[in-house]
Amino acid sequence: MFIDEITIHAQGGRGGDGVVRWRREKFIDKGGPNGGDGGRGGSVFAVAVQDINLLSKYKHKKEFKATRGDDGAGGSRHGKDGQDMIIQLPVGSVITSIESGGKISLEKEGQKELLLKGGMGGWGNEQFKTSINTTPTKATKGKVGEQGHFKIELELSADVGLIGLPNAGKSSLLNNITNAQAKVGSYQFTTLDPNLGDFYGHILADIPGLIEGASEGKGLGFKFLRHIKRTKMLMHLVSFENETEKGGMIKTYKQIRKELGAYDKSLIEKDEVIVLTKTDLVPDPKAIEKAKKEFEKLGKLVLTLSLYDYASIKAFMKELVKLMKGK
Ligand SMILES: Nc1nc2c(ncn2[C@@H]2O[C@H](COP(=O)(O)OP(=O)(O)OP(=O)(O)O)[C@@H](O)[C@H]2O)c(=O)[nH]1
Ligand SMILES: [Mg+2]
Repeated sequence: MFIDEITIHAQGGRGGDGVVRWRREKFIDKGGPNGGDGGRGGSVFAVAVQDINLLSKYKHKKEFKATRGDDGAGGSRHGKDGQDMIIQLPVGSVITSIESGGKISLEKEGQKELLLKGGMGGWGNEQFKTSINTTPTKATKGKVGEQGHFKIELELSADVGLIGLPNAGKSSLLNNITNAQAKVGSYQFTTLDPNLGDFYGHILADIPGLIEGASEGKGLGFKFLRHIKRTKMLMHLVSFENETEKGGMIKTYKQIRKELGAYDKSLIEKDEVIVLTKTDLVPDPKAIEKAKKEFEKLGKLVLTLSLYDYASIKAFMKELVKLMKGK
C-alpha cells in the first residue's frame, strides 16, 4: 500500500550527567576536583532520500529516539555524546511540527534538517572550581532532549499515469522499471490502491484497472482517476489478450477512452502513449506489427512490450527516457 501521510513522535537524547570526582594524590585526602561534564544527547535529523515508498516502512514505527549522552568521569573526562537519530524520509516530504506548526520541505536528495536538539550534558564539579571554592561538591544533571510530534506528508504529483483494463500488466510494468513493489495477479482488480514508482526521478502512477461502465460506478478504477488528473502524460496499456475479443484491441482501447472522457475531458486531451503489452503471447511477429500499425493510425506513439523479454524491456525504457526528456 502506498502511504502518503504518517505522524511520528521523536525525541532528542538526554544529556549525560556531570559528576563529582577528586584527583587522588598521595597524602592528600581530597585532591582538586576533576569530575567531567556529561556528553550531549543525540539530536534528531530528517534526511531526504529518493524513495517514494519509504513512508510505508514506518507503518509500525512511530517512535524515533536519539541516544543519551554518557555521564562524565573522573580525570576530567567528558562523557561521550549520544548518537543522532537520522530519520530517512522521501524527497517531496513536508514535515509539520504539530506543536509549533512550523514546516520544513524536503526538496533535494541528501537534504538534512535538524528537527530536535539533544539535551546539553551536565557540568562536572571541575567546572565549579573558583579561587574561593577550590573543592566544589556540585555537579549538574544532563538536560532532557527536545521532543515533539510531526506530521509527514508526501506531496507528489505523478508524471505518468498508467491506465488500462484490469490485467493489462500495469502493475507488472511499474514493478519492472521502478522500485515499486505493487501486487501483481493473474486476475482482475489486483490493484486496489494506487501504486507509485520512481523512474529516474519521474513518478509513475499505477491505478486500478478501468472497465466499461466505470463512469457509472462499475469496477474500481474510476475514483482513482483524480490521481492522474495532474500527470503530464498517460500510458495506455492494451494487452494482446484482448485481441481475441470481438472488435479486438482497438475496441477495448476506445472503451477506456470513452470512460476517461466521461470522467473528465482533460484526460483525453492529455498526451498519451499506447503500449501494446504481452507480445510474448503472440506467436506471429507479423500480427504484432499489424496491431501496431492499426493503433498508429490514431496518430499516437505506439510501443510494444513483453515483460518476459529483457530486450523488449530495455527498448521500452529507452523510449520512456526519451519521452520524459523535457517533461
Ligand atoms: N505473458 C505475459 N504476462 C504478463 C506480462 N506482463 C504482465 N503479465 C501478467 O499479467 C497478469 C496481470 O498483471 P498485473 O500487472 O497485475 O495487471 P494490472 O494491469 O495491474 O491489473 P489490475 O491491477 O487488476 O488492473 C499477471 O499475471 C502478470 O504476470 C507480459 O509481458 N507477458
Ligand atoms: Mg494492478
